[in-house]
Amino acid sequence: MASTSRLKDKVKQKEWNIKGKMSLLTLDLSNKYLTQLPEELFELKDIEALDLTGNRNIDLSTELIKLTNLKLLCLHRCNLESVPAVVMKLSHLEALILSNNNKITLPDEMSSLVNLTVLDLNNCNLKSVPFVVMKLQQLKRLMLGYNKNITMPGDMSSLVNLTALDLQNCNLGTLPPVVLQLLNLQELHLGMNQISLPDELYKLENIKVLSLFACNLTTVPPAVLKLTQLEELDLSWNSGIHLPDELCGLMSTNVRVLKLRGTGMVTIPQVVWRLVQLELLDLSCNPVQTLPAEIEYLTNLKHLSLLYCKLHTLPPEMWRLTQLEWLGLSSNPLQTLPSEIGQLTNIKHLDLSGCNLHTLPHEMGRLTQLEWLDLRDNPLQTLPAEIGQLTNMKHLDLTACKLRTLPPEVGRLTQLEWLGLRSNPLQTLPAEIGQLINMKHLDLSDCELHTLPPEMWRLKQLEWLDVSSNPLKTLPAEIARGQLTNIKHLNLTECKLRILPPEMWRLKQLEWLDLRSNPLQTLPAEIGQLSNQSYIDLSHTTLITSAHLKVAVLGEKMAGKTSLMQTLSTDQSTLTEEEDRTHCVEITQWAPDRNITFEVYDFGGYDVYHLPHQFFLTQGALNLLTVNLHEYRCTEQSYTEAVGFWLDTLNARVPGAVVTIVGSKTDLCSGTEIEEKTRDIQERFTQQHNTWQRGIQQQIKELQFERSTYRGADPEEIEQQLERTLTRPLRLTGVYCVSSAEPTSGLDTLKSHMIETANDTKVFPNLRRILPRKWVDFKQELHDLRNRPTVGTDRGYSSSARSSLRSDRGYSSSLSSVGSDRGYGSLSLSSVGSDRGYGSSLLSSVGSDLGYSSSLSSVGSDRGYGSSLSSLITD
Ligand SMILES: Nc1nc2c(ncn2[C@@H]2O[C@H](COP(=O)(O)OP(=O)(O)OP(=O)(O)O)[C@@H](O)[C@H]2O)c(=O)[nH]1
Ligand SMILES: [Mg+2]
Repeated sequence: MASTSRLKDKVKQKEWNIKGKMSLLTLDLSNKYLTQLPEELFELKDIEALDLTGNRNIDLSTELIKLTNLKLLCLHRCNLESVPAVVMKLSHLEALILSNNNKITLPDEMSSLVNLTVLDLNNCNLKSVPFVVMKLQQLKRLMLGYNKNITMPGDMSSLVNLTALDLQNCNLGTLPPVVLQLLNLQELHLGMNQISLPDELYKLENIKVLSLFACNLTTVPPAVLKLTQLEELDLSWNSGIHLPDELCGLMSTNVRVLKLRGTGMVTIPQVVWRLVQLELLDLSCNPVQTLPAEIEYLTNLKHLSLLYCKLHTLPPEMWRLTQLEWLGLSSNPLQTLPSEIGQLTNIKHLDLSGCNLHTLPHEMGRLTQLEWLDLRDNPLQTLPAEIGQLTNMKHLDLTACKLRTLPPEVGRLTQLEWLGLRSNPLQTLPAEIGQLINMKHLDLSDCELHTLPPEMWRLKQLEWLDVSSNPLKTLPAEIARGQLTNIKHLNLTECKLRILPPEMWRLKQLEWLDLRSNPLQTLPAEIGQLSNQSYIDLSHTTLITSAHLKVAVLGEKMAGKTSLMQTLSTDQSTLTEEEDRTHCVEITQWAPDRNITFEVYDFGGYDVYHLPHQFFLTQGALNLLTVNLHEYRCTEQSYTEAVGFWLDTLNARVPGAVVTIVGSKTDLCSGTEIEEKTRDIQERFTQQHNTWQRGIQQQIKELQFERSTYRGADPEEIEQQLERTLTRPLRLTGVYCVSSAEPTSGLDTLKSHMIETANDTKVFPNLRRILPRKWVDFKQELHDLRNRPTVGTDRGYSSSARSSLRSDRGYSSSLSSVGSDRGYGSLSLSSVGSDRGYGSSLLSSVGSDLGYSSSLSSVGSDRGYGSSLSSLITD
């Protein structure tokens, strides 16, 4: 249940720009390396939007239909090849975002989405519009942008409700004739096409929004001037475009929005100043040096964008545009602002970043409606006290402003939610900062702060705090003793911290903690209480994180296991010789990237090794079941030998085992063969899975029936055990086909899958562990033992260990497993201990004290470095 509430905390109102702006109760699970949906999700019945962006190859459970309020599903960049079956059952769905899935096909069953009004197929590598789209009669908005050379159908008359069509960047030379049939169109997006528009465009008389940015236009196409309903026209990035006088003819009655960004204009054509209805004018990125007095005619202007122009001064008439709510002047070499800016009393959003301002006029204090002020990159050394009058301010960016102090009046900005002070030579902060009780995001990085005011810890809404690169030697205990308990993201990189206050671990909401490059000596024992934290970086501290994952490579003899792992780890085809068989198990390490090390257990496939294998199958491992696709026959017997047997073993030994099936030797198979065989494996797996479930249910029933007469073990306990097995089924994360022979294939995909699975905190929640340096050194010392020839030969391993584990590299392997919780348990640990004078009493006392029989690091992590243990090691 704890995890449900955590997921619940992530549910937020979010603005989706789909049918115009829409605010939906959204759960954002984007980029979480999910392979499956978390179970807790299905309890969040209220959510209206689910964002799964970037979870590649995610498998959507049918339980998704429980979310009956779901209106929007975003599957952007999920590497989908088809629309997941459950999506077709979400008949209440109104918006489906499938953009950036460039292998996707749309099945006919999608026609069941009878309420779908928005379909986003941008950048899906579509060569034509999928047939089923024409059946989605409720569609209002269809996005087909970034599908280069897409051919449009001859007839789209079934889409009677279509009001918006996006064909941006489709490499269109002319407007597809079918578009002219869509008489209800109100929005047409044709940007980034070198398109010539036909005169018939005027037939689309309902067009309100027309986007023609970056279309290489030299003038406004005459047809556009006839669109009498036009409200919004985007002509940005058409360098040197001519604006004819006619622009203010028919159009001027309705046109509210004109975008002329990056059109190379040195002077703005007079016709623009005659468009007196304009509410939004975007002139950014034009090399204009001055603006004429005529700007004052645009009395309806609410939004004026002049970012990245070359304005040294602004005409006094501009300050008469008192309707302005949004003014962007970023990156103009203004140097000063006149006091008249104080007349813009309706302004809410003001961007003055990078304007080379040395001072701000006191009259700024009159802009009391201001909610968003960006002053980044200005050589301001002080702020006027009047800043305290801007009491509606929510977002204030003062990054890189050369500020040495902040006026105490800042404390009056009690609505402030976002404050950026990065890269200012601030040595202290005023105590008044503690009054900003609505603050959520505070960036104090790269200042010169030696201490933080204790009042700061009253910011109880604070979720994101960056104090990195400040010479802070300590953090006050108030950090957690106060009310700063909502913090989710805390960056303490490069802060000269030697210790952390133990109270820090009361920050129960913490999800992201960066402690890089601090001379930390220890971590408080309370570390274990940081239950929510999913990212912690301790690099360049004297502590390190350990992310080791056991990868067990299983499968029949000659399946290609050893060749696969060698090829993966060396990045080039490395096949074994025919006589080069693996004996029992070989253990090696492979670090595919700097964040993770796989401890690879490569099993010998010969039948005689099957029994000892069982000792090595443990929880918390990724099992790669390798199947020789060349030899595989689509028969029950072949399945049982190559797959079924191994899964049965795993299922019995390790409930909830995580398995990836790897079909090997695809170089020896045809494409259809690969397809048929993998399908066969998947189908038989489903049958096997169902048989397990039925079998266990049957056993539970029998047990209940026989309970009264049952002798021997406690039937209730057995029943609970069976139920546990039932609720923790084996997890198949996918079937991947590879060839290790030159030229290799499928290996990159498999590697990415392994890394993604390893990083999936739902699958391997305990992967990342924080180990004090001493632990790591100890492990290393044990590890080094394997290079000593005497170990294991005439001292050490008990005979049982020797007989069951003997292999070419068996002894060393058992050592490397010590301390990393991947291995044999107390047997090898205590024998190593006694060899090296750690004293078996010490190590066995560790085990028995804490009730563990397995390895050291599991003791450490599970117990939060129980002090008795670390003192034992230290001593
Ligand atoms: N053509 C081809 N041959 C392969 C491929 N992978 C492995 N082989 C060959 O198949 C044979 C068995 O490969 P191994 O990698 O040793 O198989 P294994 O699963 O480790 O076998 P055991 O250690 O006996 O369990 C060797 O002769 C390899 O050269 C492949 O992708 N393509
Ligand atoms: Mg082998």
